Amino acid sequence: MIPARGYSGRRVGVLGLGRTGLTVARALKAGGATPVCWDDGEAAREKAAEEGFEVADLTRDRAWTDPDDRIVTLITSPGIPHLYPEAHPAIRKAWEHGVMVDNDIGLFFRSVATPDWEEMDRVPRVVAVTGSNGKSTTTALIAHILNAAGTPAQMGGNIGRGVMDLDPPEDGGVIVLELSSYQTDLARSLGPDVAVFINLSDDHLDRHGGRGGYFAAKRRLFEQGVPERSVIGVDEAEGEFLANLMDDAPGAGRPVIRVSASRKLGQRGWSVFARKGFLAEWRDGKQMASIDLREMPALRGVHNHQNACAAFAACRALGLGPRQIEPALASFPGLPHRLERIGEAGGVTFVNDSKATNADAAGHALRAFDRIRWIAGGQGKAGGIAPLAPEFGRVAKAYLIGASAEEFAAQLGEVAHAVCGDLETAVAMAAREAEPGETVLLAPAAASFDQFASFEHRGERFRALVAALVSEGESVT
Ligand code: UMA
Repeated sequence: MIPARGYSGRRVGVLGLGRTGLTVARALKAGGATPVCWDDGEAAREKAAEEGFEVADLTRDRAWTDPDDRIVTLITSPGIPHLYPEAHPAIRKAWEHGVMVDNDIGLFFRSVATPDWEEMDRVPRVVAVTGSNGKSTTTALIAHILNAAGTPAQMGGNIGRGVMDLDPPEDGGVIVLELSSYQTDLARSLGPDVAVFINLSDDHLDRHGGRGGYFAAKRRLFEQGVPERSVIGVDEAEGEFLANLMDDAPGAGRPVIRVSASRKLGQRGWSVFARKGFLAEWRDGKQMASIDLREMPALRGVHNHQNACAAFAACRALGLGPRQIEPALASFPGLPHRLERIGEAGGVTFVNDSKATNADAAGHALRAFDRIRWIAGGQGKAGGIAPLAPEFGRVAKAYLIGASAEEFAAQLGEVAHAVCGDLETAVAMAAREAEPGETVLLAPAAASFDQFASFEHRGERFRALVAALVSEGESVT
């Protein structure tokens, strides 16, 4: 754990007591502060109280008005809206009482560097990764490459481990953070050494008042953080704009490494791009490296080539050589719930891409296979699966689940589909109807929360259903 710095002897509000809030409360306590905790859920409050934390209703004025016991800062969790669609009442109270609102990422950047760092031979560094899709894979890939090259690396943030739960970094160590727009939007301090922006597509628009607000949240990592080096995907206009903005940012002479998975870069500056399955690095008009990604098992599909380029660039920015990076790309095991091959029966492959919670991510999954039995649906996002129409030719049949099933059915039109309701029915029907050579793909293009606790929970359930099918030896032809 990283003890929170700057609050010793002070009272600090903690809003939300999930993975983020509890790790924040522990870190505050370790730093000598008194966390004052609140969560709208009773079970979460009880858990915090059992751990010995003070619980107070931060949505009421009286929690904020004691002049001798003033709460000086409110640290809020990423899933709690601070602006759109509506600010949480406890955040409103903090504003009313003139109390600074921050999150665990701001607290992390104010706490991670300690006087011990002066004694170290190589000061620890922080890499922060943001983007709409591929953040977790890129984060895990960077950490994997660094560890394989002998640089101690840990990862945290949106990938699942609260940042304050990380271990204080050792001499020469690197912390790789996956940061969501919820996290970059609110953090009062942002200071990564290397910042990575992979791509941008519509997601979480309700939380940011539209795409402009969503992009504004992400670009804070660069404008506020002023990283020494920026790795920026330029396949969308927002990335081009951001790279242009950062070109003459203070710091290193050439602060931006441009990344693309759709076109050749390399005429000027420093760039890493993928074409026809090959990654290429160019610097000042000269090719510095070329890596064949085609046979790398966990880096299948153009979107993974984009992740590989971003991770390669981040590791180059940290000083690793192409020869150190190439074998680590090949040995990357991949992440659960991302295009994860989980079983095969009767010539049918089962693939778990439960992490595909929006249409853009599901599109990447659809493009990775040819004849697909597609399990989709859940808590749909604006526009549903309409943007995926160009990929519908790959779908032998769709099996629709969750709240968005009827909407997705209407958008599929002539494409064969069945409204199955739940995952159990969908898996059984898809497995029964699939033919050898086909892929049963869970790529929901929707959030999981209507039927599951999380996308991980949905993926685990799919895995269990497939395991039961495969072990029963059920005929899938
Ligand atoms: N809560 C309230 N009031 C509300 C909303 C929530 O009290 O109005 C409480 C809930 O009762 C619960 C707690 O807040 O007890 C949950 O807080 P949270 O939703 O912020 O979740 P955490 O468990 O803290 O997990 C968060 C991230 N969750 C979200 O951003 C929604 C996790 O990302 C992250 O891994 C974790 O911090 C550690 O950093 C998950 C996620 O879904 C994977 N991220 C989104 C995404 O990837 O699309 C952004």
